[in-house]
Amino acid sequence: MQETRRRVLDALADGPVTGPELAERLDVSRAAVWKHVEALREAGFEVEGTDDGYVLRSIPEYGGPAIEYRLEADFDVEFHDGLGSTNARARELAAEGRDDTVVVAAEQTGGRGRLDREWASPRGGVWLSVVCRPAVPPAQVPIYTLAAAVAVTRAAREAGVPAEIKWPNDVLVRVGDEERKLCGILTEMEGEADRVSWVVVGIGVNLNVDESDLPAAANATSVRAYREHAGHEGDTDIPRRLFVQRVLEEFDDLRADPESVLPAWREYASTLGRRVRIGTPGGEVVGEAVDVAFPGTLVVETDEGMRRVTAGDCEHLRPVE
Ligand code: BT5
Repeated sequence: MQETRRRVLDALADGPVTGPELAERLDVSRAAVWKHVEALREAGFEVEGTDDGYVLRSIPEYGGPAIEYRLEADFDVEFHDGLGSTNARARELAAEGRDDTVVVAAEQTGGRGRLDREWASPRGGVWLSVVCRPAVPPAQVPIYTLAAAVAVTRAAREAGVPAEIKWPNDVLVRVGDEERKLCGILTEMEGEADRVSWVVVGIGVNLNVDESDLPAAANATSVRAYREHAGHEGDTDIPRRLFVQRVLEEFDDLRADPESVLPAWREYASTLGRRVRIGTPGGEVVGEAVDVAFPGTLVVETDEGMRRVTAGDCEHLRPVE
């Protein structure tokens, strides 16, 4: 079903195509073609029947098929208008054995951060979770969090926002002498000692969101709010479909080439070269963040020597220069 829908969309993208041509190309009946076209119309695609065949006039701004349309990455998309948490739904799909599937919600009512913290997820933002089943040991899973941060940073920069990464999982932007959070990432997994069964990478981006809809204490901002401050002319909203596609395409490329993740992460890092305080389960680590090592370990020079930190909450101490 998913595969056929994708092929119908590909055929429509190539220009006018008649019902019989589509049926032949997809090796399905003409009635099946008609059903797919009707389903796309119901999903908001404007498909016109002309003398030359079906012509695609417009694509909906958001939705599962809209994200799959011309997506250059091999993911199925499950879209929800409203959902508790995309990570919770993605975990269910992962437990059912799904792979390379993305759960997207227009709005979340029970979005979660790390340690079960609340994650505000109003309409206008990008809330998604990727389910994948890489053949790697659990210890390597942090590289997927870093890859997601790089992917979001690239998409945000393409949208004109000079985003940076704070170790391990925040994408920030500098506003005056403050760093404000644009995106958080929550990676969950299940597996045995030598191999993961599944990984869920949850990505939340404040895209077309008002700052007043974000928690006041969180020092958060959005792509739209930044573009407004920066004086962008015209529409400051970024089409959600295109933004999600860019994040998924970058993430797909990075996971296919894990060696490329750390150099890109270092290039975008705001944490390296800064004094940091990291709250870890084993106590506080304070010092200068000097490097990041595979699969996402922060190397901190402290008064007692080098420390390698694999997880924790990081605070930047030195003011932004
Ligand atoms: C994170 O946690 O940054 C991970 C957030 C992951 C959210 C995505 S959305 C799609 C998927 N589905 C989910 O249910 N979750 C994932 P952490 O580092 O623990 O940061 C949480 C803290 O950020 C909260 O305690 C607030 O202070 C702050 N916060 C809450 N909502 C925010 C928002 N929209 N923007 C910026 N900061 C926020």
